[in-house]
Amino acid sequence: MEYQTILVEQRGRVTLVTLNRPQALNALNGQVLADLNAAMVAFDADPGQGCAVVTGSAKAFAAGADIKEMSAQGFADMYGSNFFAGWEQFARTRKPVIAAVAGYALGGGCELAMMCDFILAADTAKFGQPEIKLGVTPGMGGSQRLTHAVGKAKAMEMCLTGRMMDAEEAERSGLVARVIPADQLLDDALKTAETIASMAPLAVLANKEMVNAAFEMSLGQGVQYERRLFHGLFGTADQKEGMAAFVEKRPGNWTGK
Ligand code: CO8
Repeated sequence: MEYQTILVEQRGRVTLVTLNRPQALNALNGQVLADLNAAMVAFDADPGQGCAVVTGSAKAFAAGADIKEMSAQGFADMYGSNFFAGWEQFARTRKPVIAAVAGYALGGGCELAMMCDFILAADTAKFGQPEIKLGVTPGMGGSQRLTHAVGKAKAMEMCLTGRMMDAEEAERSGLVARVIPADQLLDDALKTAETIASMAPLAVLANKEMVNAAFEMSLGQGVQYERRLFHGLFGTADQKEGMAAFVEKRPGNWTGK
C-alpha cells in the first residue's frame, strides 16, 4: 500500500508507523487521517502483526490538526462533513498501539497520542491543547481523554490557557507511562511493542478491551465485563498452552486460537 504522509514498516510482529510531514511538523490533515486509518485497518487484519508503534520526528510527534486546512471552513462545512469524525476509526483499532512521542504533541497531536493505548515520552516531549489560542477547542477527544488522564484541575488549566506540559510533569500526572531519554525512545518503544506482540493474541485483545471498558462503564459493570472476558479465555487453546507452559517451566507457544 502506498501512503503519502506516513512511513509504515513491519519489524517482525511489530508495525512501526512514522508520521512524515516534516514541512508542517506532522500536522494532521485529511490525507494523514486517511493514511493512518488505512494502515491501522491493515495492521488489525494481519495475523502476523501483534502491536503497533506510532511515532513522529525528533521535533514533533504532531503539532496539531492542520490549521491551514481548517482555517477557511465554516460551520456548515465542518458540521455537514462531520469533520474529523474519521479519527474515531483510528481509536477503534483492536490491537495495541503505542505512541512514542518526542517533541511537540499539541492539539490534535496530543489527542492522537491519547487515542493510542499508552504513551512513551522522550524527555523532550511537550504536550498541550492550545486550541483556545486559535479561538476554538479540542475537537478530537482531547477535552475528554486529557481529563480522564490527568484529572480536572490540570486538564482545565491546560485547555483554558494552552500551556504545555513537559515530559516529567506528564509522567507525574498520569498522561504518559514512562519517560525515556530521547535517543533511546524508539528502541524502547519497539522493544515494549515486541513484548506485547509476543503474548497470546486473544489475551492481548481482551486485556486492551477490558482496560478501555473502565472509561465507559460503572465499576460494577466493568468488573462483570472483565470476569466474562476472563471466563471466555478458558475456551481458548492458548489458555491451556499458557498454563501448561508455566507448569512445565517453558515459554508458551501461542496459536492465537
Ligand atoms: N497546522 C498547519 N501547519 C503547521 C501546524 C499546524 N498545526 N503547526 C506547525 N505548522 C507549520 C508552520 O506553519 C510552519 O510552516 P511554514 O514553514 O510553511 O510557515 C512549519 O510547520 C514549522 O512551524 P513553525 O515555524 O511554527 O515552527 P516553530 O519551531 O517556530 O514552532 C510550534 C513550533 C510551537 C509547534 C508552532 O508551530 C505552533 O504553535 N504550531 C501550532 C500548534 C497548534 O496550535 N496546534 C493546535 C492546532 S488546532 C487542533 O489541533 C484542533 C484539533 C481538533 C480539530 C478537530 C476538528 C473537528
